[in-house]
Amino acid sequence: MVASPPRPPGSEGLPRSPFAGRQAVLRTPAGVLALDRAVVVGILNATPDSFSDGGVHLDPGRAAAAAAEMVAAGAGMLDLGAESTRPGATPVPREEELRRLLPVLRAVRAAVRVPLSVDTTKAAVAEAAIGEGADVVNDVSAGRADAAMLSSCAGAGVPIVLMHMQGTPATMQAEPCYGDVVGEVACFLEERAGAARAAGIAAEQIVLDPGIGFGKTVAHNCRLVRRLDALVALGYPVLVGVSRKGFLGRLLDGRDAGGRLFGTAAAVALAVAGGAKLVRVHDVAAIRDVVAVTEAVLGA
Ligand code: HH2
Repeated sequence: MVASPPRPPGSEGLPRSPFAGRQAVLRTPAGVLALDRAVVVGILNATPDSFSDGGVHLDPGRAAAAAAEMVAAGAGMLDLGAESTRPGATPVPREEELRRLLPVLRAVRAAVRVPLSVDTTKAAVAEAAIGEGADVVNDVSAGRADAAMLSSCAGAGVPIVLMHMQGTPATMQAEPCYGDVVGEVACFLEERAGAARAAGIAAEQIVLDPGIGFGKTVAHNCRLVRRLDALVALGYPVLVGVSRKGFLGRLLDGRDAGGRLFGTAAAVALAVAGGAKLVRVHDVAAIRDVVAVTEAVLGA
């Protein structure tokens, strides 16, 4: 165990571990999502330019079919995004994000019953998505990009994923720099959880995410997966997104995104062993098996 990070301003008086001694669940409009076993979250990007599935799910019919397939393969939740956050990506205007997202969201909502999260940093997009059946907000800026995001989620009563990122997608891989990556990410996430709670989001509705690949070197990403326990110790469920990411390609002699499944599997197994309760992935069927075997071994 590392020493706990110093408490950030504003979080004094809040218990460090809201889940201590309790079974974690997320309460969503689609129902209660139990986190006693790690949940496989399937990725559906309604974007032309996502690094791995760009262009594939822009069409609502194809997206709905892919969603149904992912749920049949074991996804407990799906994450829909309409703005790529890959390194170097430029921001998408709100109208364009909504134009891409809403038809896909409506089709996916009609096709599956599992909770749907919307991957956005804009409160207006989150609100529109919740109005069309989204159940969870996944904000890679952790509520920093839009001052209205945390209060919107509090008002809607939906869970929120708060992710760490150093810099912005346009610049984040230029020169990632930390003194102590695990301590700094933990401190940041604890501060953002405090901000979310201060805005009225229930502690039980907050999920934390180290933001693998968001302003991090290969060594930083590996260290965060290795020391996930330090983030789990903050007391909130942790989501990890390693799927097909660039650091795996760099560890595997420059392999492209399509060749990173086994690398993804290794990183997911270690993340689950470290306490991850949600894993965000493209390859649901394969990763469901990885999670099942990892959890069986952990429980043996
Ligand atoms: N990674 C990506 C996007 N959203 N959200 C969370 N909470 N955690 C992540 O690790 C995460 C995320 C990037 O992956 P992807 O959606 O596949 O690509 P793109 O951003 O190019 O659409």
